[in-house]
Amino acid sequence: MKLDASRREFARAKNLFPGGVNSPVRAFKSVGGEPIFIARGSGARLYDEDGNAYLDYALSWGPLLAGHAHPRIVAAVSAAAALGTSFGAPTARESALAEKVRALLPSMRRLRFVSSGTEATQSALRVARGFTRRERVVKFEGCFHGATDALLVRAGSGVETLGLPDSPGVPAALAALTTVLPFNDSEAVRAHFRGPLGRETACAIVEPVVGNMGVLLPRPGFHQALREETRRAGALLVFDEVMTGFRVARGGAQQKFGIEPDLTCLGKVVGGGLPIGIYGGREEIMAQVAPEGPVYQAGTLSGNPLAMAAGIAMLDLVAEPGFTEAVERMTSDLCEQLREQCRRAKVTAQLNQAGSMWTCFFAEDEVFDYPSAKRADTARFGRVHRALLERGVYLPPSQFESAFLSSEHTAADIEATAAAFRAAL
Ligand code: HOZ
Repeated sequence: MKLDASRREFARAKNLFPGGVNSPVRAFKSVGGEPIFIARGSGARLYDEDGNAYLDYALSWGPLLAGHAHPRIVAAVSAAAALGTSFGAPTARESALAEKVRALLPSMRRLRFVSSGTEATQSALRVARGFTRRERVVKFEGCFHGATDALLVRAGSGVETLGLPDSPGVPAALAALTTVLPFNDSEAVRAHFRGPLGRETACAIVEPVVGNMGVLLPRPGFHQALREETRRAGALLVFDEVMTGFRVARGGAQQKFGIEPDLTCLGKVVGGGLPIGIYGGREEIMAQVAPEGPVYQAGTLSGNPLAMAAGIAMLDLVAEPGFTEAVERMTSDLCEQLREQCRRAKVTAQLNQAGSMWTCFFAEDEVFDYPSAKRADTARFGRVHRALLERGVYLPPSQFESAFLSSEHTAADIEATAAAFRAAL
């Protein structure tokens, strides 16, 4: 496999960017080898600078539910670009997209557009603290909510991939206001919210299905306990649905598990691949946000017309009957075929799936929290990752990230992937 152009580009990038990348997990550090430089994407496929093609299961870390360069999204963005790329002033498109979001996630009564998932979670925390007049926040071990200071504590994603338990640069005084609880542990939730710190806690933020430790599913009753205990303690429940939104179900994890959070954060899919984030929720909470209330949050590119146009096209696809279900079915087929290949090769693996999110952990036992995810054989994951790349299959370059599927992956793609997996194993 020829990778000369990627190697050349990586050498060039290392001179310009820390580690040669603009986001840490892209560096392929935990799977070995060097990052592949992408020239273009089309449907379910990525093409690198050397002209190699890959079936893509990273999908830009989740946004591309409709695959690369979907014609309806490309047409919407091109038409919007011709009319101007940013105004820093209100547009009708913002309301059009907000109405579509609210139709799918009715708990988001009022919302605000920002430019990334990180900005959404950071803003949601500020609003929760402003609304409750409390400072402590609860997060769960291994959950990652973007690179926001208060939440870079025992976080997953690149932080876990690179083995950095906490990040230098985050003030200790701020990190001290973050309580980290084990995911899927209702007893720990109860103990916290009924203990002395419960009444000081502004909110609990959670990935309702974790994507940033690989995919971890909530155990029955976990979200119900979290909902009950936060309410009882006067704290808010914030669902970070940046990954799960429109993937775990059309209406996100909140629809799937029947939980109404106080605030929700969205990103990724909702922008059809363009930079976007949203936070929103109950009216009286969102009424705290300036200029209606005193909690300040602002952004020049918030509600950017290109992101709005892409988001509208994307959510129109999501709203089509059968769209989400078809991607989920295809994901189940893929996971089943990969399980079968593991059985045949006598390799023990756990295939975790929620909607169109999935992860293959090379682990002996069920993977449902941070310690069980950490027991996975990351060295084997790295070897399989490299072997798959050589066979034209591109997985996220980390055990601790979700893989995804798009509407453009076909049954033939799934079979080709299973065959590549068999050879890789
Ligand atoms: N940490 C991001 C996904 N969980 C990856 C962002 C990126 O490298 O693009």
